[in-house]
Amino acid sequence: MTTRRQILIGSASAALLPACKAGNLNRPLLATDHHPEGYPTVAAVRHMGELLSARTDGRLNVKMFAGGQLGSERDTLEITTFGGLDINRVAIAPLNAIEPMTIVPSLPFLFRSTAHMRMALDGPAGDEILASLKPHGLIGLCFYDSGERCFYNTKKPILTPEDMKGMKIRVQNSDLYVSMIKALGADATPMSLSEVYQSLVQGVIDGAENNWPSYQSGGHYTPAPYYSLTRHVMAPEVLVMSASRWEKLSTGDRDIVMQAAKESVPFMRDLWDKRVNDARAALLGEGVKANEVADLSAFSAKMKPVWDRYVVTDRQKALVKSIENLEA
Ligand code: GTR
Repeated sequence: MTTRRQILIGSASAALLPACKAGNLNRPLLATDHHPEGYPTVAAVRHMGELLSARTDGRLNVKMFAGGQLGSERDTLEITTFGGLDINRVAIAPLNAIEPMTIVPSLPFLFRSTAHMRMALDGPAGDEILASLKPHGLIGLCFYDSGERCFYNTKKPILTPEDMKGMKIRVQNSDLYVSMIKALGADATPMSLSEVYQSLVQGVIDGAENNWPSYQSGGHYTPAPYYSLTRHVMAPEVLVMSASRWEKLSTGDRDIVMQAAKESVPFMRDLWDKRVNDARAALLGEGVKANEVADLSAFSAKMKPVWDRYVVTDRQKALVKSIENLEA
C-alpha cells in the first residue's frame, strides 16, 4: 500500500528533478529548510553557499528550497539519506529516532545557558554527535542555535506543571518529547510544524512549544497568546549533508564545504540573537501574554524518569556527563 508519506516524498523528489539532472555532479548542492526565506537558518546556509562559490570560482554553490516546500523535516531527511537532496537544515528532534546520540542535546534541562549549549556543541561533544550520523548516510556539518523552547497555549499562563494537566500539547516527531509531555501531566500530539497553526485554531491541540522566532513566524501567537518561559529545551538545529554526495567530492572540496559550514555558525548566531530579541519585542507589542516561571525545578524534577528511559547506552551516559561537567 502506498502511504501518504511515500506520495509526499515522491512529489518532493519530482519537484527536485529539474534542478537535479540525476548524476550531474556539476549541479548546485541542493539544500532545504523548513523555515521561510530570511529566517536565520536559511540566511546562514545561503551565506555558506556564497563562501563556497567565492572559494571555488562558482564551481560549488548552493540552491536553496526554503519554506518547507519539499515537505516535513522527517520526509526531507529521508530524501537526503538516499541522496535526492545534498544539504538539509533540520531540528535535531527528527534525528532522535535515527541515532541515539542525538537524544543527548535534545534532553530537557540539559543545558544551563546559551553559553553552556554553545560551548558543548562547539567542542568534542558536538563533534561526537555530528560524527554519529555517518552510519546513517548523513555527514553532520555543524549546529545552529535554536534558542530556548517554551510552552505556549490558547488557554492560560503556565506557572506549574499542574497548569498543564489535561492540555493537548503538540510536540515534534520524537518519542523523547512525547514522554516529556506525559511526565508533565499533559497529552502529547506529535505533528509536523506546518500543521500546528491550523490545529491550534481548530482546537485539535491546546498548545505547543517553541522558541520566540518560530512562535512568531508560524503565526501561532494569534490563536495561542499565552507564552510561558519554561525554557525546557535548548536542542540545536543541525546542518547535514548527504553522505553519497559527500563521497563524490574531492578531499579538497570536502575541506572547503566543512570550513564554509563552520564559518556560517557565528554568522547565524549573530542573526539569531537579533531575531530572538526582535521577535520577543514585536510579540509583546502585539499583546502576547508572556510569563516567567518562578520555580523551574518543579518542571525539571519531573524529567528524571524521562532521562532514565532515553539515556541508556554507555556512550550516551558519558556524553551527558561530559556536557554536565563543562564550566560555562
Ligand atoms: C523550530 C525548528 C524547526 C522545527 C520546529 C518544530 O524551532 O527550527 O526546524 O523543527 O522548531 O517545532 O517542528
